[in-house]
Amino acid sequence: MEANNKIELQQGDITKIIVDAIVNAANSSLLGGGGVDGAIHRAGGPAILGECRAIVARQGGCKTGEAVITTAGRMLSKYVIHTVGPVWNGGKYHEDEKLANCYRNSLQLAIDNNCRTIAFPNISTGVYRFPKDAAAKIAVDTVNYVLSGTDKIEKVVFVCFDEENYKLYENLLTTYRA
Ligand code: AR6
Repeated sequence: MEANNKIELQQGDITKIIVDAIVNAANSSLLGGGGVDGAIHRAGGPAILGECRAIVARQGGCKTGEAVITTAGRMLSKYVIHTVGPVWNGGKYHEDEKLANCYRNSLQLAIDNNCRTIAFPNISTGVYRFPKDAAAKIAVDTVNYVLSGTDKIEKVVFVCFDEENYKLYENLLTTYRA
């Protein structure tokens, strides 16, 4: 199957999606926060934080662009992949590259854990203020690039919470398929 036919777009709450792995836009402490991170911990329950604490004890958190995996707790998906997006600082601090690393490393971790379906939120586009249009392009380009080099992933769902992101992704994916 063509890489871009494996990409789906949905608008809504990522905690309600059923896939092998849901990606969380976390922070480097891995100890929870607001936005999608708060929603995932609330929906999945304390087992997620328990595993995050064990990871912190082992490796001391998660660097920007990197990813770690835990249970999804009570959610219907199997795993949560926590990745740390860059804080937008004007674009001169390798923010693009760091955001691409989030998508790349999350997909690799999914593959390493035999996950065939994965859902991404719009990493860094909330509290971390990454411009939504640039972030969407990086997300779609990076996911397409990884999918074109592997047959291990069957489906990638971009889950947009807000209308603005949904429209941006819709346009980008239409262009890709044209
Ligand atoms: N489902 C899907 N997307 C959501 C949901 C949800 N339930 N809730 C919010 N979003 P943000 P960041 C969207 O701020 O910018 C946290 O406190 C939201 O509309 O969650 O990467 C962490 O602990 C936006 O488009 O993450 C970090 O400290 C996108 O998710 C920090 O925020 C990301 O917004 C990370 O900031």
